Amino acid sequence: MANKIEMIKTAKDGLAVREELEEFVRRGWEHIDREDLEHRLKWVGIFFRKSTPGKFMLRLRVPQGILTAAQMQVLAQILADCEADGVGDITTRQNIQLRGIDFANIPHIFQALEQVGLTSVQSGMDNVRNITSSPLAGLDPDELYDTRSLVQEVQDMITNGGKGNPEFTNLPRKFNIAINGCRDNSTHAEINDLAFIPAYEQSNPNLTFGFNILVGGFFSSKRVATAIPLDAWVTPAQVVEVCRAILRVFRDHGLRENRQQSRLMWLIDAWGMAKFRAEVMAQLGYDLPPAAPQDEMRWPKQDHLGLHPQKQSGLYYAGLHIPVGRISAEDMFEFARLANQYGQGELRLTVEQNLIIPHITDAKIPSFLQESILQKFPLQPTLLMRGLVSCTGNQFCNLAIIETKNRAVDLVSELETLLQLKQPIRIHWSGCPNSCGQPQVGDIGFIGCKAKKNGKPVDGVDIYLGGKVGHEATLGNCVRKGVPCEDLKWTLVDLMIRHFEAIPRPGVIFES
Ligand code: SRM
Ligand code: SF4
Repeated sequence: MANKIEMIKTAKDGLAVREELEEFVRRGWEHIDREDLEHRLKWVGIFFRKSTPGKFMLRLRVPQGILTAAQMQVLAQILADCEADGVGDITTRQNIQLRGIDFANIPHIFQALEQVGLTSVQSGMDNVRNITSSPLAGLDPDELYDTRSLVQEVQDMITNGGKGNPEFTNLPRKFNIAINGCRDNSTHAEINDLAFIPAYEQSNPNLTFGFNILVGGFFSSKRVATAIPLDAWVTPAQVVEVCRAILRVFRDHGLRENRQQSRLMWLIDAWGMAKFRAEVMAQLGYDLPPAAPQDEMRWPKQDHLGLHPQKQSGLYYAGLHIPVGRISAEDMFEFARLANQYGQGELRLTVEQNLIIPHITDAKIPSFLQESILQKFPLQPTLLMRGLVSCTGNQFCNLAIIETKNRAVDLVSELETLLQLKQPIRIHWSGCPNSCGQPQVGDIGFIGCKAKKNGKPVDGVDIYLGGKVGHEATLGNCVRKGVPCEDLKWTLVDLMIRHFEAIPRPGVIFES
């Protein structure tokens, strides 16, 4: 029997609400059909939030996390119009979400987005999510391939240039794509349903650049899986059609009965890789050569914070640390100003929820470094803050079990008063097992749960250790379950001393 979401999609395609928005506004959000309100609006990026009824969240698409200053200003103004309710977030897919949106403003907001070439279409539910890619594309002196136009072409194919594309609006489940042109696996390729990773073709003596393909990576509350090789190699020119072919196979054959078993990996499991590969080739209409024997993502993962030279002589990029990705309208106006004043009107986002301002000339660096916003969003944050990532948590998320973002920042601040570190420790928080904060990629990861303390239910976490990113990335494993959040500080002090060479700060004495 079809599950509830399949029935909703069959009754009316999610994208159909695009044509009904004016009518919905006229009626008022309280009178929108429940299925449209809570589900189908996500096809155009509008998320009903149970914690703030009437104040909606808008999830954009920012392919590869690259924005112009003009686009950032439009987003800032949308948030400013939300007044006290306006809250912005940089997401774990190099994307932006805006909160506090009045439904009545949606038509005006969509017009403003269109004018600067932005869209929120197909950013939620059973669609292809924001495409992640190297945030330093075109800047990185060591990059292998500048992926910018490729990423845009893939997004345009999937969304019909941002207008919406019914061909891919009824997938069995969400679908994540990453395209890496760098050496440091800056996108966490291994946790995507489809990832292109740089690799030179084996048989060609001239070493033609292309990509090996990984498929089936995903996190869910019931299962997590690392992407596995399709054993295929593609040239950059083939990437768009390969994406299209794999999406068609997933759309037409993906399992739809149980939503906990619908991601691409479940189809690969059901068919076996040989059949899946053959179906993709049949859909493509030609065979792809086998994968190149090794990929080129062999560097440790960079976090892109600080000031670094670009491949263009005399130009630098500045990576600003944005604690847990949370930003205000005022911050966003400032980012746009900085990008215009010091750079070339461009900004970039990372999967660590941070921000990059590229193209700063060396002559402008001294005055850039005096900017007061760098106190709030530093180039060199403290070692624990540096690797902190957090999902939305119960402040806004409909599925959350615990609060995350504020808790994450407070805990790190406390730990820094107690411990001295030799190296950054990457801590990733998720407010529930859906794992949006990618807890399995952290050195330490938390997944929110209900725990017990003195016989009473309290907020708690399951603790993960051992996530490795970059070259030969591996997922962390659960080492402790149901630790009450109020006990977390001392649990972490112990973990960091035992596993991460942390030592007590001078004068700090721990009772044993
Ligand atoms: Fe996520 C659902 C937020 C990245 C796995 N995710 C949700 C919802 C939409 C639930 C809801 O309706 O409240 C959350 C919206 C909360 C809100 O108000 O912000 C939500 N997910 C997020 C974001 C904003 C977390 C963040 O703070 O950065 C990320 C938005 C990315 C984007 O820009 O599109 C986000 N979500 C992820 C990731 C990480 C990634 O993509 O690398 C994952 C795990 C990777 C994956 O999907 O394989 C992830 N989110 C989920 C799942 C579990 C999917 C599954 O197959 O079971 C759900 C629940 C679902 O889809 O049923 C979910
Ligand atoms: Fe919400 Fe859970 Fe995702 Fe966090 S991990 S944003 S709490 S669904």
